[in-house]
Amino acid sequence: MQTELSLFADHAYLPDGWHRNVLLQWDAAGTLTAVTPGTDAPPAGTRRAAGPVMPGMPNLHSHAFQRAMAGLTEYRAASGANATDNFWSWRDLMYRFAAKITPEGLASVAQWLYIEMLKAGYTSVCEFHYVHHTPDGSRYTNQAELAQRVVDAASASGIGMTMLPVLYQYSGFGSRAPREDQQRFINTPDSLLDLLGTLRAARPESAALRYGVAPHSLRAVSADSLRALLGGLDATAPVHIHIAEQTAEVDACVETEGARPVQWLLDRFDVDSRWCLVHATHVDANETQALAKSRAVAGLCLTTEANLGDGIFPAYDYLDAQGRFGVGSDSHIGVDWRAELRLLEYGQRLTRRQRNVLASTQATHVADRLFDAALEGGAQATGRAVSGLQVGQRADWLVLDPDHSSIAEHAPHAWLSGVVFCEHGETPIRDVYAGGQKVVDNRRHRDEEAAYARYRVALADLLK
Ligand code: NGQ
Ligand code: ZN
Repeated sequence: MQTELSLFADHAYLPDGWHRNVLLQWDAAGTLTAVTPGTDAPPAGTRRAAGPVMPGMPNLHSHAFQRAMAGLTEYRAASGANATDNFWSWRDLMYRFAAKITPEGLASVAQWLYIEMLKAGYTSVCEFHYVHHTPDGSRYTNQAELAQRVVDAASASGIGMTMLPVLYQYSGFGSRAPREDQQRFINTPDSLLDLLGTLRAARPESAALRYGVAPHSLRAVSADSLRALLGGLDATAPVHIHIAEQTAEVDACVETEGARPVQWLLDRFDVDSRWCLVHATHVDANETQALAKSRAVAGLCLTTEANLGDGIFPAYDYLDAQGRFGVGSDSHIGVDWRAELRLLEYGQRLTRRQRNVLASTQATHVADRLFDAALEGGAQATGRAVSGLQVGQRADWLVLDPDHSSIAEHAPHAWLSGVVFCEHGETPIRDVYAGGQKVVDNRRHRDEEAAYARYRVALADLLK
């Protein structure tokens, strides 16, 4: 049956660029066992990819339930002559929505979302999961009920997952008591580790599933609770945290803690390659250099950051300092890594009035440089072996439609540019493999009709 675990590609994007006649082979566990360019005669019976093959992208930041509110907060909610909506007024609306999530609803929303991710070419997701309890804050009979629903949605869809149960303890700097509308999120380090233990026992780690933790933000934990949380984990487990997304939180951190958030964290904790600092939008020049040096990943979520009015991350300086990053769809206002990479570059073009800002002398094509970096940084943030078409990595890849107008007639060196920058018609991503399984075939996920029907039922229920 070996031929079922192999695929021949006329062109495949390997770590050092496009290669011809590549034979991909993997094992029953979904791990690549051989990647052989220049295979002139593939074994008889080997299937052929329908177009160029490239790695799937990890999505390093997701709050699955927020998918169901996409498009529903784009109106002015603040009243009065000088009224302005902002991140914090959006958050109030989001909390009202979070209060209505049920286990069944979350399962349906998450499964549809993960199908959308796969269709868009995301083959892994880091789920920053913080709705843990019933609406009044009491525990479900199974304390890991909601997290387990999300893990199950991922495995049903085929996407690889890093599940990051969130520690949310306080409502603001200085260990302020949680708000009424945060009760569903609240844990202590011990209760969160206990929840993680329950979840891990029910759904053990595998090649498709890894666990880590997410202290929500410096607003939501203290130095002591963060230390207690990290002390209860194995030393390699991924740690993700929201940081410095809004200037108001930077100001509050300076006021109560005497330092800016990124600096505060770097000064007190061993921030290294297991860490992902989500957003990190507001970093000064020193923090930009120090974050780059730490080898942590900056988790950039460009479409959400634009949607919420966060600000612009200093991407040019950070990449120039060899900083690592990956991309995430976060609130899911869009689910498309191509849009995240495009907006990363466009933010720099618009503020600098230049072009091809994030290219370098070694990597002259912006899309190639950003794709390679987001793949590597995203894989690092997942803590899973998902960094592209190499032996030992997960068999996750995308097959491009060779007739799509973004790449047709173009030479291979221009393909990634077309995929990232062209916005014409349907996606150029035709097929998607995750863990060696073809989960998307000709732009259709194997379960999409049924999952979409369930999503609509859940959404109708949430909007009642
Ligand atoms: C979240 N989302 O946890 O869903 C946050 C908003 C907060 C983003 N930061 C809540 N995009 O930061 O307090
Ligand atoms: Zn977030």
